[in-house]
Amino acid sequence: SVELNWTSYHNYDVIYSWFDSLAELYPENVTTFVAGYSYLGAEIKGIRIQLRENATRVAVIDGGIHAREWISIATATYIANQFLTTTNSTIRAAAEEVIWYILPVLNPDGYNYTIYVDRMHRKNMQVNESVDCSGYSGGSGIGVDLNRNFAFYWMANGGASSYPCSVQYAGPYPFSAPESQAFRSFIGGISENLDLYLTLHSYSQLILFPYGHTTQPLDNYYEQYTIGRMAADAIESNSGRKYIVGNSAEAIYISTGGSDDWVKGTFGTRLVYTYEVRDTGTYGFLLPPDQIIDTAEEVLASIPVLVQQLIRLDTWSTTRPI
Ligand code: 0X9
Ligand code: ZN
Repeated sequence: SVELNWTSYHNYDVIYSWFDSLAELYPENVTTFVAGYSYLGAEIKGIRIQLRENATRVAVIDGGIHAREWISIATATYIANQFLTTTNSTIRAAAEEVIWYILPVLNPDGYNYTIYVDRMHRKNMQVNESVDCSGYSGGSGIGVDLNRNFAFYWMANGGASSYPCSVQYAGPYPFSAPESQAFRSFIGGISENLDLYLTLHSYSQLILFPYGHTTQPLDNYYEQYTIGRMAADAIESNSGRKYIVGNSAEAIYISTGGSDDWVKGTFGTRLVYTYEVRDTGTYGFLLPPDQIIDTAEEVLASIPVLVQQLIRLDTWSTTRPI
């Protein structure tokens, strides 16, 4: 049986073997699943955790849609492990309320490429139409930015690039990448009770919520803001780190075709957040492994807040006076 640690970063083979061990160790509570396959044929594998038989709410946590954002992958696996092993009653209670689907490596080909070839690669490994990117400093010709490839305001408002060399290349059409297709079919299968979608990225210490195409306060913008603010407060109480909360378009830049916006815009999922975790630029994408546990702990500390607010919102909508 394979054990994982959070003192170093691990490739997806190790992570997936560990998933299999968890399924053996906790047969009542854990199953693994394959959402689909990457361009190069790697599994996009996840773990499903259900601690209480009558849990009905569904949440998805993912990481690694951007290859170089290693801390997002380590944070997702850390959270899965804590849900199963924590002795903290607040974390335990939150973990029990929800059926969790955790997919730490949405872009396995890109992740491997950053480990073994080019540490700063962001996109997947799909071969693009032949175009010469030599002399272009804004990216490489390899791959599509998976977080620009989803079909919600795809390529609108200048929020992505149609240029294959760009790091923000949206692909030739929405869902052109096998990885985003895999995520689409996975979410399609569980979307009915999906109440919370948390997608992990790095870096900048931000809690972002939809949408990326406009700064207009659409849908439950204020609810998302308020609860995001509470999550940021929980992080600050845990570690002292400040996370800025805001709408994506406002807090960073206009960007379209993200998985978060697609989930919110397609399924109306109540709470949808992109966490840009540590740091604020000292190490950037190259966050040293000795910060994995502290980063993952602060993110974990915010999860009970999100779950408690989901419960509160449900209770409110069914007990309000007529
Ligand atoms: O640009 C992105 O895809 C994310 N930032 S990152 O530095 N990790 O690349 C932010 C995505 C926010 N969500 C949307 N714009 N939909
Ligand atoms: Zn990212």
